[in-house]
Amino acid sequence: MCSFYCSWADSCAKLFFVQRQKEIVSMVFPFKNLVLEIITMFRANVIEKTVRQLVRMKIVPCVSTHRYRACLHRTLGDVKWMSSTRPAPLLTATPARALMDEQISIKGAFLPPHCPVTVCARMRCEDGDLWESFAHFNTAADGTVNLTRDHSVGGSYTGREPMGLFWSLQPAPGAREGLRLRKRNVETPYVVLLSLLEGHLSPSVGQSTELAAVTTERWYMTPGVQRIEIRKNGVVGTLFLPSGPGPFPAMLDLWGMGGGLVEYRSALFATKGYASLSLAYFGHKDLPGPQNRLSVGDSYFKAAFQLLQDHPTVCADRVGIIGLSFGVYVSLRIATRTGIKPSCLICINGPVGSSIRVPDGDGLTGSLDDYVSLWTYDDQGHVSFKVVSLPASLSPDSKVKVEDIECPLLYIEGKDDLNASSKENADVIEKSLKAAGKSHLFTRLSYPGAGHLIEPPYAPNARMSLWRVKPEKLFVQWGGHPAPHAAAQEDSWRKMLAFMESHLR
Ligand SMILES: *[C@@H]1O[C@H](CO)[C@@H](O)[C@H](O)[C@H]1NC(C)=O
Ligand SMILES: CC(=O)N[C@H]1CO[C@H](CO)[C@@H](O)[C@@H]1O
Repeated sequence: MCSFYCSWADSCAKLFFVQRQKEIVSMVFPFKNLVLEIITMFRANVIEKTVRQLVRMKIVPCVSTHRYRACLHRTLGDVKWMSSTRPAPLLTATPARALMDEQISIKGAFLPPHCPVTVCARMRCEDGDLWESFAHFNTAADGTVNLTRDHSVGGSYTGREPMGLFWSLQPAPGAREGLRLRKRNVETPYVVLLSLLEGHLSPSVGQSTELAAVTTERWYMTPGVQRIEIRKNGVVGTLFLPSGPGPFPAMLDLWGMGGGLVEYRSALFATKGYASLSLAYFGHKDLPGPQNRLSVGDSYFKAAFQLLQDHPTVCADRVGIIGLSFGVYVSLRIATRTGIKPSCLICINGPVGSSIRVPDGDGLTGSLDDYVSLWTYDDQGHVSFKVVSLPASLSPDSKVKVEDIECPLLYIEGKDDLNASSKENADVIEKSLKAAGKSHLFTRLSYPGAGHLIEPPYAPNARMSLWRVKPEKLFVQWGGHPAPHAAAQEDSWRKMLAFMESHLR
């Protein structure tokens, strides 16, 4: 019985030991060795506090403290990688508090040269599920490991991938099926616990000796960004404003038929100096009509765009629209059917028409289930909407007149998109604009190996996820392979921001 508690109490002890040590060493570097001695004397007292902290983060189970204290003395004695001549191993992650699209530099030091180590990342999402990733390295001759410099030789990813531990996060073994990592409350960060383990191992299998650990916070917004809930003129959304007086260029931010209100991309745009309105149009309790029906149409989208344009801190003539999936179709409709003139359009993996009728005014239309006959399934019963979104399947009167577009349009296409026929739809846009003599307005980015859900960088891809539980449990295929999908997110994000910079500033 003792061995279970020992193993994690041991980890906690070392974790705390190393974190404290890091803090103090950085303050009084010249007296490093002396400080290390003192910390050793105090470590028993501080373990209790650390364990309580970890229990709060739900990383370790909660037990009474006397049990681990009892076996602690035995285990602390034989930490072989902490020799008395070399400072204890140290793991750092800088910056400790970063934006989601910022690279974090992760380094291990004071390790023996040419030794196998594992660096592991763990975090809880808002629903309480545990996500983890790990990578195997061999330490350099100077006893360091540097994730920006070194190749992973095994684990959740391989090769030199500075942010690999973040984009390769997966639900821990035994987790619920079909999870997709999405941040709901953008006012709190993801807290990721990074740890350095001895040897090349898979952290969830068997025992591991934790040599050092550190936590890092990953945010979608900086402290100056304002988050404002909008329920006005029927519009349901969340507006993010950059810090400062403005006026700001702005984006209207539309997601797909997954519905609800998705805020994290807008929050991130605001950190780059854009006012951004995340708009709900389907599957939200504050919208009229039942949640499985599209109950708003062109007049709603027009009202939302104008609300953004009329905001006192927004430059009315510098407003763009971004859409993913069905949001692409909505963006194209706004630009061609409502009299609105956006300054630019960013379309990620979506169609030029729809099999669901969108009302010209407002009013109830079909639900997704009316089109079940067009869904296709793979051998495992996962739904694909590829056929539904083929240009030939789209109802002819739903298709937008692409040739009427008057602003620059960036189309981002994942070549392994299993949800929508993005290639075919991008072809239609490209051809129509060319025929209208407007090729100069069109830019296309195609990413082999990338799936449907091209999101801000370093977020892990869900190749498949649970879509709904009623009336029957259904999983949707999105496509995308981890490394090329991550590369696509990183590259397209950079180019998207550059596109916005040149057409909205
Ligand atoms: C880690 O590697 C990167 C890329 O080679 C380098 O720029 C950085 O200075 C290294 N950090 C340390 C502490 O060696
Ligand atoms: C083009 C498109 O949006 N296709 C489908 C992608 O998957 C969702 C499920 O979340 C469907 O509702 C879309 O129709």
